Amino acid sequence: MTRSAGKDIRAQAASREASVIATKKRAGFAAIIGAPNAGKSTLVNRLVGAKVSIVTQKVQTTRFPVKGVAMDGEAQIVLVDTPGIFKPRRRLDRAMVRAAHTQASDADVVVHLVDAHAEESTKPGDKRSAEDAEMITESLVAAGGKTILVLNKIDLVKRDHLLALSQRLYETGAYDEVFMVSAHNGSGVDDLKAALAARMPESEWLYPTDQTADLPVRLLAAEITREKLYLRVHEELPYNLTVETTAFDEKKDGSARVEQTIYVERESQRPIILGEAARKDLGEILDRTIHLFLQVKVREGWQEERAFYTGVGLDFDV
Ligand SMILES: Nc1nc2c(ncn2[C@@H]2O[C@H](COP(=O)(O)OP(=O)(O)OP(=O)(O)O)[C@@H](O)[C@H]2O)c(=O)[nH]1
Ligand SMILES: [Mg+2]
Repeated sequence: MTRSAGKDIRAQAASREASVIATKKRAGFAAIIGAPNAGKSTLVNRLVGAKVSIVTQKVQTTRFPVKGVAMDGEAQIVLVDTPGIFKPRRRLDRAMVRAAHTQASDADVVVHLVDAHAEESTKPGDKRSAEDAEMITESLVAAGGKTILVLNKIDLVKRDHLLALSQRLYETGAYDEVFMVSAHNGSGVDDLKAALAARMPESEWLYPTDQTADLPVRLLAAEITREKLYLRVHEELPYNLTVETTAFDEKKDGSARVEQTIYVERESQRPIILGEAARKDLGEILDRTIHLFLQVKVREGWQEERAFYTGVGLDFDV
């Protein structure tokens, strides 16, 4: 054997070994945290390629962690959508923020999603969002700088602003990698997905490959109705309602009969919700014909009932 042939064989074996390593299965959890309205749920849906979490233009849409499963080659990324992190006041707010922190500490990878548009805006809501993002960055510095920073909504901001923002945030020492995406149009999302895949630990896959969501169907159905209501009712009303699926009966023809109760805090809120409920348009996500029966009840103080929290996996004692 000549020297060069030996070298060739060694090189071939090395490359075979590399490809074996490259095709080893990986799986893990990537928690997406950020200020309310940063686009976390939109990003999770985009990475998964299906709607697993509800999205609205209002803050505090996501109330409890929602998982979505994405595949990238041999890597399975379980994305954990979390409620926005802000300065909580009510018990429900505190439980939501607590859940976001818990998911971040349990995950293999943490992504801090920042609304790059809010960072340059002077609108009160956007300023609050920028302040919340800053508070999160500070807490991440203390955590040791292993977080991925993702600037979102780049479809709305100029490049100069983006570069300055990413530099300013990177210099805090909170992050070890920066991505710029539009969860809305998908720009930059594939690069982020590949980076998440590369950070997944070697592991058997955690979910069957055809599964994208893991919310029980009753809870998913309640979330869809809550989304529709959030999109249409205003001011404090969205934060004062909750939806419960009381029956979900599969029919022989593949359709389902779904009964839900929408709870509001006060009698004065009932007529508004009743009007919206009449529009009934569930079904699109559940991908089947839905016969929906809604009722609206007043349940003063539902936010102080333990059962509501345990039902969606939130801590009551916060
Ligand atoms: N233009 C633009 N809008 C976006 C983008 N990503 C999200 N949005 C919008 O931002 C709003 C908030 O999106 P969500 O995904 O609900 O945000 P979130 O971070 O999950 O919000 P919470 O659950 O309330 O914490 C929605 O109106 C989205 O359509 C983006 O990349 N570009
Ligand atoms: Mg959300």
